[in-house]
Amino acid sequence: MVEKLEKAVKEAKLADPIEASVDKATQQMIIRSHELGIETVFDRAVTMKQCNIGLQGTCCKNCAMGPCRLPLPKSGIEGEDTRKGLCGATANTIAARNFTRMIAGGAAAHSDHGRAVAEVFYQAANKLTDDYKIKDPIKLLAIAPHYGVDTKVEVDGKMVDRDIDEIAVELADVALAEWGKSGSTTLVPKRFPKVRYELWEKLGILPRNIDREIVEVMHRTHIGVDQDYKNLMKQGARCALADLSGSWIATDLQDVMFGTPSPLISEANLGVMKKDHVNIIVHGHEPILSEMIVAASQSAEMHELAIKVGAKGIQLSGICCTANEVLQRHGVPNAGNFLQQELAIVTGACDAMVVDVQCVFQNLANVAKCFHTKLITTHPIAKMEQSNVIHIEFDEHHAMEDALRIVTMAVENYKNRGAEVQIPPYKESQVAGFSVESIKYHLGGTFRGTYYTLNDNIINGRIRGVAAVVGCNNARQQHNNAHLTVIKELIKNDVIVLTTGCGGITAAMAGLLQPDSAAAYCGPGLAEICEVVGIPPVLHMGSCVDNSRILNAAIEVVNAGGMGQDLCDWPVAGSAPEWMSEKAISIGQYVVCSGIYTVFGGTLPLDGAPVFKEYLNSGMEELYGGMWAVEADPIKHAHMLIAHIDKKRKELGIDKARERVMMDMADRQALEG
Ligand code: SF4
Ligand code: MSK
Repeated sequence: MVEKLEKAVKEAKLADPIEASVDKATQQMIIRSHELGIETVFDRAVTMKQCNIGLQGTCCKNCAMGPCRLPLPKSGIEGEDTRKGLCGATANTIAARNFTRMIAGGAAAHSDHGRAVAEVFYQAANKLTDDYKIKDPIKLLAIAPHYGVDTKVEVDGKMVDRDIDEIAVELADVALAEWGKSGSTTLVPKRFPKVRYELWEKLGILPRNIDREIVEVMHRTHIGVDQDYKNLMKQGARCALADLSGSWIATDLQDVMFGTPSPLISEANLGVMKKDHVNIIVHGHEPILSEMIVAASQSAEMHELAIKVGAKGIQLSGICCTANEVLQRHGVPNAGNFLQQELAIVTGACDAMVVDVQCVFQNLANVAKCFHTKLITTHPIAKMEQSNVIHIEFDEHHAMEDALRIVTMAVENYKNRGAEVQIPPYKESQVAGFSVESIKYHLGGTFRGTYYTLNDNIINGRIRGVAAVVGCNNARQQHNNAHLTVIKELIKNDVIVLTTGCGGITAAMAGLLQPDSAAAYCGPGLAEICEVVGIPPVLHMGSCVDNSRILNAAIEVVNAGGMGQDLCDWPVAGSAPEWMSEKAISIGQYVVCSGIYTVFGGTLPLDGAPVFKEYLNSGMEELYGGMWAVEADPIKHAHMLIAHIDKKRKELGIDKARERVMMDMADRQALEG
């Protein structure tokens, strides 16, 4: 059987499961998809070759005189680079326009998510819906001053607490205005250290409002407008900060409405699905509907219905960042990350997959056709053309009603399952739900309420530095391999890792979000901290928009003292080892502009424009103190991050402390002797 399949794999040009993924559940389901004759992304990655010129970043199709393709000659460029498109656009202009458009795409996705959340918050604050309420008034009070909303009011010469509902209404107005206001700049950059804010102000990259910066990228990249790669990247910076503004608002208001995450126990991987339960999977990014689905699927009414149809209950799980949202706040397990979405249906046990926006494969519809799975789109901006897809348009005014309808549909579909259900027996437990507030509690102490203890441990060298390892999977790379290799190498070298997105799910699937993993994988300093504090060495901080939490934590470190005046001063670095989406580029750009060294895995579309590529490295560093770098080899990638961390330790004069901690066993024995 195995030989037969191997032969079929070679002849039919199907994906080799071992080459495709390091994850056992994924490998098993790829084999299963081949047995059933179902094609997945892993197979398409074998048969569809990438366009080399597109990969190099120098294909322009911004007008109908093109596409103009400017590959880099194999021998390289000697002398003047004379390559140009019909309009005369140089390789630098084309690569910069493409790159900036990717930033705009990512910023649009993140910030539109933020807008949707702000709109629901407005409805909740103004009591125009019964389904959404303010769940976390403490967070509301904490964020209000950042939006210029007073939490106290003067009554009879005394300052008294303002009514919470009144604060919420004012906050909703201010937040929504961020997308279209005029005459000022967005509020999020003001949360950064003063020197960083002033630098952005001096460079002219403070976003005027969120929508405007995205629109301006589209204008400037139209034929015949901005033809200076440095000027294009300046707008790319402003647009990326607009992305951060929208993302940060999303995180803030989601926390206020749905609760600020704190550590909880859950599980991850396809093995979380249960054969004898109704399996519902939520997938996408926005938690607005999925919050309601969590409540509906936990209701007594739906449980009884599930029992009535012969199931033992309802198992809700998630894929991609909708998964991370409901994981962080409710402990709903992750069924998988980006590349596993089709495989969740291949189990034959998925009674309904409910999708919202972003990272949803259209091929889900074709896979669902082979099973009983109901594939339900819910967002007016994200429908599918295939006829087997059901569209239930979600509306915040009847959110719970929509959620109950969807869960009922899933439960009633349980009886339609085929005989051949195969759920891979692989899952890992995880501790997730780390927010800026909960890290403060764990590492800073309740009373002190600062990040000083974390800083102290960085200064004394037990923790060498902090790395954010975030982002997607990419079918052009072995699924999960780069993420896990980079993370393991970092924690082995005492670098604590913060994660979001599919990277967080990857780490969970490999058991790296368990506190016990510290003893197995970490260097002695980090292992000691994790053991004392009781945290895993990799802290999962949420979804793609929650990269705002990571930057917020980095700001807290600076504010706590001893780490310089700005984000570029202390030992912190960013990484996206398996990136694929435009959102990753936008995130990378705002992280670099925040002064943080950032390494991407795989490739970046820059190789066809070496001058522009160099500008993203040294040019950006000169301006912002952070830079883009790319390294496909995950071990080298990790060591680039570590080298940067060590460079910053040296600049801060704390490298000596680190040397003391790096004593090996022989040194310690010598000391003890
Ligand atoms: Fe070609 Fe210029 Fe048109 Fe791009 S904008 S397709 S480089 S003519
Ligand atoms: S879901 S953007 S694949 S992280 Fe946020 Fe995962 Fe990347 Fe989508």
